[in-house]
Amino acid sequence: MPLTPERLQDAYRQMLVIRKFEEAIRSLYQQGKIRGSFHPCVGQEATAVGGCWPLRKDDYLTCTYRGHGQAIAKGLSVRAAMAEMLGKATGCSKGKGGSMHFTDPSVGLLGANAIVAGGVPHAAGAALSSRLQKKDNVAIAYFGEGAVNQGVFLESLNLAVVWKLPLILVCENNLYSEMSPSHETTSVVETYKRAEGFGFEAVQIDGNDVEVVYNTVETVAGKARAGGGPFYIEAMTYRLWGHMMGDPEIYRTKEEVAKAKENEPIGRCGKRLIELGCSDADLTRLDAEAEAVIADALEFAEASPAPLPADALTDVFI
Ligand SMILES: Cc1ncc(C[n+]2csc(CCOP(=O)(O)OP(=O)(O)O)c2C)c(N)n1
Repeated sequence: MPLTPERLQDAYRQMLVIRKFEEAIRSLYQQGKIRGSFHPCVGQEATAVGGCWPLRKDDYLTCTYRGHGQAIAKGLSVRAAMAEMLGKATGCSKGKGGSMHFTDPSVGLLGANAIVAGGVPHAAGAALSSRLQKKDNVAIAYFGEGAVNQGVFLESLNLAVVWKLPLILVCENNLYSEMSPSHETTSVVETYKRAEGFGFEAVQIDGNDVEVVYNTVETVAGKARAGGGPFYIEAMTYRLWGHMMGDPEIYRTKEEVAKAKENEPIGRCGKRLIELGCSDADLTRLDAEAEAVIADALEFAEASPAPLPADALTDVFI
């Protein structure tokens, strides 16, 4: 189903929910209510919504520590995500995982992963399981361009092609790996060319255009379901906030970030909706609806209990 103008309004609101989720987390972090680290996806909301929305609930997803947006776009309850951030028992990982370990098998979210490239072999494994069981589920893995130099990434690409897996790899190329510009660490910075070298059908797209991302993933997901996988998508985007809370951001200029803001996905989607006939009042309403989702999730999470000490080892593999 294509992104109709009505559905594009939903996508706009969903991107706003993700943006506001990150803003709320930053505020909680500054109040000392969040333990552990937090890697915001502000500026990268279009890859999350455009990539996850064409998929089915029972398709598989793996993401990185920067995956709040993808988890929510795939169907993770915002309440459960917020509660997880606050370490509450009602969180999606019962408050024991935090930001970097969002998980919800009921929506296909196999897990976020703190290890760079760690989710790629997991998604490949899920895609293999789908094929071996003669199911038509696909698996999507998100990662940053820094992941492409990891050994396990290259091993996964190789076998994905050999085994023709129903796998969709989405590289969110935001130009920096932590504090290192990609061109200082990577021999071929256009990562889709590497994937082509492994035999992938690979494209580079505008990752800040939610319609482009959606249409691309919808097309390749259909092909992958029919046995035509795997596929590689390099989505060009930009991380508007620091790598993590406390990042002094000395590796890029304020001018560069200001320029990137002109191209950020939510503003662009808003302009597109106006072109399609929406009014400013429509956009304000969508914003208020997104705000209400976050207010509800915050209230729920703040009121939720902490995990019990007696449950410390429940669900934990040791
Ligand atoms: C195997 C491994 N090595 C190093 C790290 C430390 N580390 C955390 S994030 C990161 C940068 C990854 O950059 P990229 O893959 O481009 O993703 P982005 O953070 O830009 O989303 C590094 C090196 C890690 N988590 N895992």
